[in-house]
Amino acid sequence: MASTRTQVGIVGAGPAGLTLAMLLAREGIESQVLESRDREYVEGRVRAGLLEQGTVDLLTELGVDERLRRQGFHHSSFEVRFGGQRHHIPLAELTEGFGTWIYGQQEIVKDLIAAIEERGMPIAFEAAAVRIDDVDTALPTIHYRQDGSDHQISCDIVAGCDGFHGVSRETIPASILKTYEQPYPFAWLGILAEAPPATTGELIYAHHPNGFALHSFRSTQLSRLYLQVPPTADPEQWSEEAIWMELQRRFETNDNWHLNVGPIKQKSITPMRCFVAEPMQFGNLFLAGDAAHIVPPTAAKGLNLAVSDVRLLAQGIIDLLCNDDRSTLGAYSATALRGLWDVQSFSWEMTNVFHHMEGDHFAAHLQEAQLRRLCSSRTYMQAFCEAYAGLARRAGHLPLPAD
Ligand code: FAS
Ligand code: PHB
Repeated sequence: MASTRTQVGIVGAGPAGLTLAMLLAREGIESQVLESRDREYVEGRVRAGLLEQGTVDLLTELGVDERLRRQGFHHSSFEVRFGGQRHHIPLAELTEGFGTWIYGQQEIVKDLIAAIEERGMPIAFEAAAVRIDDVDTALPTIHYRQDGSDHQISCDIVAGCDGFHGVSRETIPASILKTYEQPYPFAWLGILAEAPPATTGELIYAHHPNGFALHSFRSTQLSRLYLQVPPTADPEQWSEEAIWMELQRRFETNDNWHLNVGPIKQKSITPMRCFVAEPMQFGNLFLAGDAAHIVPPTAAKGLNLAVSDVRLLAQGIIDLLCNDDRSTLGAYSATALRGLWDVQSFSWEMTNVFHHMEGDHFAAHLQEAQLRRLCSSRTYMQAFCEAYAGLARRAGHLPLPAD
C-alpha cells in the first residue's frame, strides 16, 4: 500500500477544503486535498450563489477574485415581496456599505482549483477517503482508495471538509459527538434556466399563500429560481410549464411584473433542515463546513460559513505549526460553533417568516405582521440586514475566542 506524509490532510475539495489549502499555502504549510469525485463533477455542481462581503474579501486576499469581480454581481439591496407589494431593503445603507455578491459556487471552486494547480499544490481527484485512524495521536492517518488501490497518508492535522455525507464526522466517537437536527416540513425545487433574469439588480424573496419563491440568477442569460414544495416532491412530476406558472403566481404584484421564461437546464430538490454536530474537533481532526453543520439555504449561509470556519481553522493550524501555539486551535470548535448558532438562528428566523406553514393560519398572520415590521421598522430592518450581510464574519474580524 502506497503511504505518503504531509502536514495537513484535507478531505474534500468543496469551498471549505480548497480555501483551507490556499490559506495554509500562503504561510508555507503543505497540505494534500483528497476528493472522491472527478474534477468535472466538482466544477459542475450547481449550489450556492450568494456571497457575503467577508467571503469575497477573503477570496481577494487569496488572489482568486479576478473572475468573481469581472463576472459576479454586487448588490446593495434586495427585495421582499408579499401581498402583491414590493419592498426594496437598502442593505448597504443599513450595514456600513456592506452588500452581497452573486457568483456561482462552482465558479469559485473552478477558480480555487486553478489557483491551487498554478501553485503546484496536490489535489487528488477520484480519491475517496474510507477511514481516518489515530486522530487522537500526533500522527493521524487517512486511508483512501484511488485507481482501484488502497493508499494512506499520515499528517499532523486532518481537516474534515467532506460535506454532510463524508467520513470525517463519523470518525468522532459516538460517545463524544452530539448532533442536533431540525427538519422542515417542506423542500426547495431549484431550477437553472436559460432565461434572462427579470432583474440582476436585486434578489427577490417572495412570501405567498402557495409558498415561498426566490428569484436569483447566475448571469444575464441564466436565471436561478427556487419554489417551496412538499418534502416528498419529485422534480420529474413538475413540468416546465407548471414550474413557470407557479413561479409567476408567487411573484405576482399589482404592477404587472413578469418573469422571463426559457428552457430549464437543471432542476433539483433541496431538503430544508438544520443540522449541527458538536464538537467540531476531536484530537487532531477538525471539521469545517457542511461536515459539521447544515443551515437551510434561505439565508444563503452554507458556503459563507464554510469559508469562515476554515479561516478560523487555518489561523489555528498556522499558530500551531509555525509558532507551536495550540491556543487558537484549542478554542476552534467552541468559537466556530458560537458563530454557527448565530447563523442557524438567523436562517431559522428567515426560513420561518417566508415559508408557508401548511394548515397553520395563526403562523400566516404572524408572518405577515413580521414582514410588515421588516419593511417598515428601520431598526428591525437594520438588525435583519446585519445578519443577512454577515457583518459578524467580515474579513480581518476573527470572532473572539469562546469563553
Ligand atoms: P461541500 O459539500 O461543498 O464539499 C465537500 C466535498 O467533499 C465534495 O466535493 C465531496 O465530493 C467531497 N467528499 C465527500 N466525501 C468524501 C470522501 N469520503 N473522500 C473525499 N472527498 C469526499 N450556501 C450559501 O452560502 N449561499 C447559497 O446561495 C447557497 N445555496 C445553496 C443551494 C443549494 C441547492 C444547496 C444544496 C446548498 C446551498 N448552499 C448555499 C449551501 C452549500 O453551498 C454548502 O454549504 C457548501 O457546499 C458547503 O461547502 P463544503 O463544506 O466545502 O462542502
Ligand atoms: C442562490 O442564488 O442560489 C441563492 C441566493 C440567495 C439565497 C439562496 C440561494 O438566499
